[in-house]
Amino acid sequence: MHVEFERSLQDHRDEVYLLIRRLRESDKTFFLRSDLQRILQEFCESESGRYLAGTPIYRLLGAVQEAFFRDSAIYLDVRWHVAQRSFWCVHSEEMSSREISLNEFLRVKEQIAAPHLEEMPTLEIDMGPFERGFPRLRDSRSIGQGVEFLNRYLCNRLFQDMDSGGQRLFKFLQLHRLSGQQLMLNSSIADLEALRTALQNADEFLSRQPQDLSWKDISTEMAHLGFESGWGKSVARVRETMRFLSEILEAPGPDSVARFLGRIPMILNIAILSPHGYFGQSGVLGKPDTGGQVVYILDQVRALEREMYEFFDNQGLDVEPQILVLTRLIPNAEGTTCNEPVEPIVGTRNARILRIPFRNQKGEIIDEWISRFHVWPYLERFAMECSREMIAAFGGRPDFIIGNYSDGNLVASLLAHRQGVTQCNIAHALEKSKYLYSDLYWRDHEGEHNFACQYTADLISMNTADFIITSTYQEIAGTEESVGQYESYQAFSMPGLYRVVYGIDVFDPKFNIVSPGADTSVFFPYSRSEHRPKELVSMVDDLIHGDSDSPVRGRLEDRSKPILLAMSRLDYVKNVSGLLQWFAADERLQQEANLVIVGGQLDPAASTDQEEADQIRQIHALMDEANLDNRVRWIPMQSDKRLVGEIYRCVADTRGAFIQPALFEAFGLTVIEAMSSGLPTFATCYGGPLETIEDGISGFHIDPNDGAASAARIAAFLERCREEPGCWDDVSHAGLQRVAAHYTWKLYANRLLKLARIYGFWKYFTKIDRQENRRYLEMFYSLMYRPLAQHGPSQTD
Ligand code: UDP
Ligand code: LCN
Repeated sequence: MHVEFERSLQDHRDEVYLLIRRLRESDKTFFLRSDLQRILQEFCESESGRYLAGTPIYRLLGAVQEAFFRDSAIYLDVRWHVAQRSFWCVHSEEMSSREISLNEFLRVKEQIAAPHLEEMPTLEIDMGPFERGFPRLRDSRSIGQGVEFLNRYLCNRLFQDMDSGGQRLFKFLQLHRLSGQQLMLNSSIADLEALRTALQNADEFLSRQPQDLSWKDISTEMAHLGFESGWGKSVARVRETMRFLSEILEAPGPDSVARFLGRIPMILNIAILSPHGYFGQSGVLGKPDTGGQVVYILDQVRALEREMYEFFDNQGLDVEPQILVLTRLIPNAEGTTCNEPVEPIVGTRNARILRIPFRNQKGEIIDEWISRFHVWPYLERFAMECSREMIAAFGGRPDFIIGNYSDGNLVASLLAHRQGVTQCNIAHALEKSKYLYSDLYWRDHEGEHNFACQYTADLISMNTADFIITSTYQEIAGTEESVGQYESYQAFSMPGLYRVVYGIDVFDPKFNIVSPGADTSVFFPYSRSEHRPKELVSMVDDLIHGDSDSPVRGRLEDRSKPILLAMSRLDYVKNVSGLLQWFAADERLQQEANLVIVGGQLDPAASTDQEEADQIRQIHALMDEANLDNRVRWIPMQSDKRLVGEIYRCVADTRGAFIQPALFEAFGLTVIEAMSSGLPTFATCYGGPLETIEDGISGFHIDPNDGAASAARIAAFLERCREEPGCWDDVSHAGLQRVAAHYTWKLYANRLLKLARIYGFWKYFTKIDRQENRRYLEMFYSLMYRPLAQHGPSQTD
């Protein structure tokens, strides 16, 4: 490859020289892909650059993700394909190129960002050596389907040496207990050979029984044959489960491994960690740091509980699954229930929220809400208290621990390690993708965002997790054009702190895509009029058009126009102020529609969050400047879910659209809520919506960095719908179908529990091999994370 580029570079010396000069002339320190693409494109359209297009050197430059100059050389990070990179240095005077190592690339980058540090030796974090011998996906298209790959691998590994694989499986079944109860096998089956015989005897016995006979009716005979409960509720199901096991012991295949492991009752008690924000069931949404994650977890809990009851029932076990959501107790709860230590979760039989306070070093309780960027000093203590409370509540350790966001994942990692439990991570959103160069210029964020601590916590918990679930593919590995959120942890630098040369590998089979859904009892199609309570419809009408009791701004003069709805927390990244600017600048769009914004509060002084207060001021200023009060209605955040569901539907009644203009959206629950309501949706092309929506079919993508084009696209759609009403219905239907096929909580819960069982087995299987990795991470935690969390970066200098 190198020879090809070198030759191409020599053939086009003059063009490349001129191009590099152009780059130098713009006084940027670092060039992003978008900058380079633009300059390269302009250059190739110019007289001097016209022969460059299509050459190997053009291809190399076109794949550059990042570039910078050092002396007379330009350094390039070339991302050939999803998650595949190489690094190059091109000398602009000698006109020679050389492929360089990742370390060299990062080292030079650090020297540019922090020249005062000169060439100080730095700590390199390298998880690579621990991964040797562990399976790894090869094809980028398989990223996020870890469990399917693992099943194939497990099947080969388990049975490479049939006897030892079978022995391990036998040992696992023999030791398997749930809440102290022995399941599957009893001690009368002494070894693998005995298990084979017992399976044959059992099948012989079962074949003579009525197939719908229940486990209770056969349990005594089965116990004599060596089998305890857990195989199935009826003779037919028990035989089927046993057949899956016999298949594995005879001629193992990945499907039988998956099918059999998917039948073992392993998960009864689940702990879910979500420390930051206001975690409650009402009156919390839209408060600082409190949004989709809370909605996601509450819906997840209900779906998991339903699925677990169904599973245990099918396996013939009469047990009560328990789910605990562990979060922070906030004494000054701002009118929410976040000061209550225990809260049963509505719509479940047994699930509860358990709140545990943050304490300072003296052990005193912290009374106020704390931003997610400042929770780090409290987490270790919080984890210890969680551990005690959890054991008391479950009457033992849980079977499965799920972390949420960086703080919850770190606590989950501490707890799972302490208790030897399977750990699953859910990031929701990794901050690194939201704040450009927040790693390289990490010191500028200390005090406000404390990213050094957060990224260290992320690295630890990503590596300790038994598996990681993501809502989309791009969350892991991005797209051909953009780097994935997890991919950005593969290699990066925080100058003066450490350099990561192998942080996490997106080809690791621990990654699995499991997308969330929307609560269908709340977010259902606008056309189901019989389910829409009249009071809610009139409350929403009042919010949108009336002299509402709550403070609102603006009054829609022309009620006949369709409504464009935007609803989100008022974070900078949500870009609601951006949308207002596009609307203000586009006459045609104003002709076609009114705009309704739901989010935040109207008085900036009432906000405890600086970023939100800034956005509130900006929205007021924009409405003032452009005189938008007769076509824009701004309604403060709405925390009643049912009302929110009705807002989408009332907007659909006007044949309007939902607009999600975020600069970046990790997943975007509002997008699937709107689609579930039958409301055509325009959502950002950066992040999850790129996958949830098929552009032009089940909705549309818009570029938040090109407001004029986005506004024009929305206006054109509304214009077309006015002329051809069927066009609106088509998009509305396609959105509903898309959600029903891919984004439901039923699909989610079923898959997550399957993963928990299979990775639980995998954990048992690889326990010994993982010890070195664990020790390295413990050291990283103690020597890097803990001092950072407690004292800030000065302690690590
Ligand atoms: N939401 C709400 N009221 C509001 C604003 C948002 O109930 O005023 C809900 C919205 O329905 C969705 C969640 O908050 O369920 C936001 O989730 P999303 O994933 O879109 O964004 P996040 O806030 O997590 O970044
Ligand atoms: C956090 C986000 O930023 C959203 O994009 C997600 O939808 C939400 O969490 C739930 O995962």
